[in-house]
Amino acid sequence: MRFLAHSIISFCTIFTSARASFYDNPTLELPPDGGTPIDELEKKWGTDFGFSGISTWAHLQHTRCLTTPSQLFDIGILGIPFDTSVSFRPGARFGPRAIRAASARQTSFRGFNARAGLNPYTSWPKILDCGDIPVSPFDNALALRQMSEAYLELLHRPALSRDESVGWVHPRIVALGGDHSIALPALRSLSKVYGGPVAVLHFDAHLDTWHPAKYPSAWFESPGAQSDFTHGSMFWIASNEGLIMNSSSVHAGLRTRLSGDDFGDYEDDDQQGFLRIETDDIDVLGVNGIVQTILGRIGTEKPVYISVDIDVLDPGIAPGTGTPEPGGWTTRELIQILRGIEGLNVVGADVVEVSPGYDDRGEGTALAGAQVAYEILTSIVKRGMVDRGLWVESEHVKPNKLVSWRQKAQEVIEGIGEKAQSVVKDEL
Ligand SMILES: [Mn+2]
Repeated sequence: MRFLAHSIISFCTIFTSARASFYDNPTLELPPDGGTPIDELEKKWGTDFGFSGISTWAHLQHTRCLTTPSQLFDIGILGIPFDTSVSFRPGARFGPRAIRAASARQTSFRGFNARAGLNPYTSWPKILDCGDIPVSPFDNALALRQMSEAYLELLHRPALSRDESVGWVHPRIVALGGDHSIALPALRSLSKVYGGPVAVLHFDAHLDTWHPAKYPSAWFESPGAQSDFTHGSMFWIASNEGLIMNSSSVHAGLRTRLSGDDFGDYEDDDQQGFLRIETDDIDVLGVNGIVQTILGRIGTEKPVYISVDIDVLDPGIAPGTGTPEPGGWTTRELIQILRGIEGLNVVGADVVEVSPGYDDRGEGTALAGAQVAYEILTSIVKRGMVDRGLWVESEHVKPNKLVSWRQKAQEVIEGIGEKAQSVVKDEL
């Protein structure tokens, strides 16, 4: 017995001394006197997990672009934490930080967009988190001036990968709102830099082309008063200033109530030259029909500003917003539409009205906002690749692509009885 115990102990000693243990102290050595080489530091410490690091957009480099003109870039993520022109729930000033936090699982090392076939964060452009515009919460006239000057300051700089032959002269800015009124300073700046109006593709439950007098306005001298500047009237102002291409612009996802007793709001909207795609149209047209309608209206050459009010989504999915309207699109539908229109010539974009105080505990609205911005970024990068001749279609085909649901359904139909066939066919 004693012999046996001794043997076991000896065996264990031999076994443990033959293998390095988790509990051994690692050999710690001082870094070299001249310092650790940068590439080694980068290799060891240059990547983040989703939960580590300071909360910048997708863990990208943060530069306060407004005060760092020496740092050129191609695409800038710009927070605009302004929310003092809302008609219902305030709180979108916290949108930029919520959307940034929700982008945490977007990293350069796992950023490949399988729907599009590329990783926007490792591709050709320099994408920076440009930080926020510090906007006054006390004075909307001042705020509008600050937002316009800041946007123009960044937009007018030369892009890092400037190439006039492919129309890439100025950086693209993807703005994180903020309430929807931030689209006005963006459009003023774009129109100035691009020398004319741009097309607007506007995803929203609401029109946002409302005449300021469509709000309770007896106390204000409208139009022309500071109170005209609201998150429901900024496109009316922009249209009146000639910033929006009349007859090349689109609303998508509408389901708003209208003023008064008739379709007068639509008539005002017609004069501003928007095509209206309503939320319910997706059931008739399908995603592809919506995509075709948008592309048919805007084409792929006109400069276009994409403005996404997160309230285009159903509030069951995205409750954290200023003016929720039941019955909206799903995130999956919106993503598919955005992927379908990736050929547009996008010169600027925003994701607005994310109001985290009203979000669900899983932060679903901010997450949807981050996904929308990721899809738009992907499209801007992809269009740039196509224009530069860098896109080789065969290199971006998804392997083992599943057959479409329609094909699947057809297979099911072929495998079942005649009666069942007619029912399912009707549903298809
Ligand atoms: Mn809106």
